[in-house]
Amino acid sequence: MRSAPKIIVTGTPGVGKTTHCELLAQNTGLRHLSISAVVKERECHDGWDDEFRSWVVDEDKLLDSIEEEVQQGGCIIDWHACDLFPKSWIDLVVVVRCDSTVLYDRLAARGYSGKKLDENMDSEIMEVLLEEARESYDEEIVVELRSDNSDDVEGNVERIEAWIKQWKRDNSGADP
Ligand code: DAT
Repeated sequence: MRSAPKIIVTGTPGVGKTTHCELLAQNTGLRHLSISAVVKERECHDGWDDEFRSWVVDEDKLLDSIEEEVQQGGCIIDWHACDLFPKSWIDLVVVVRCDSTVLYDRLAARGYSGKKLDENMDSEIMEVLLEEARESYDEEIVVELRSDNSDDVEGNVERIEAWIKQWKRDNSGADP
């Protein structure tokens, strides 16, 4: 029996996924599963892309590597893509969004520049992750949340905590 839900927090780099996941994990006891850490530590990649300064993810290896722990439930997947995860793996998709001026400053502060900065800015402005989430999952499990300031984070986390509590009430005694 699965006693806690499986959540993905997605969005363009810099929107605040990690910030949300860390606070949620702290408040709820759910596990924060940072895919960027998994890719690096478990070597689920085909090498380093110099231009984008990021790992080229081996999605099959990644999915094999995390399947068991995800299926146990009680985890919050933190990743800037969501369409690779099978529908059956996910109970709630949170798409974190951010004002583009705010995002630009965060990415620049992180050292992003050139093509990497431009492509991430375009991705946020064009709502690429929101579209990907809506195409990959049932509409009713996709939630878009704004993350421009720290009040937003607190409000969003409270909202997700309330959703988790409701999921637990609805699924007490449910099969995985
Ligand atoms: P991501 O995991 O989506 O790449 P992050 O959580 O690492 O993003 O946040 C990027 C930076 O922006 C980090 O310095 C924390 C800050 N930040 C994120 N969300 C914020 C918010 N709602 N208000 C203020 N700062 C925020």
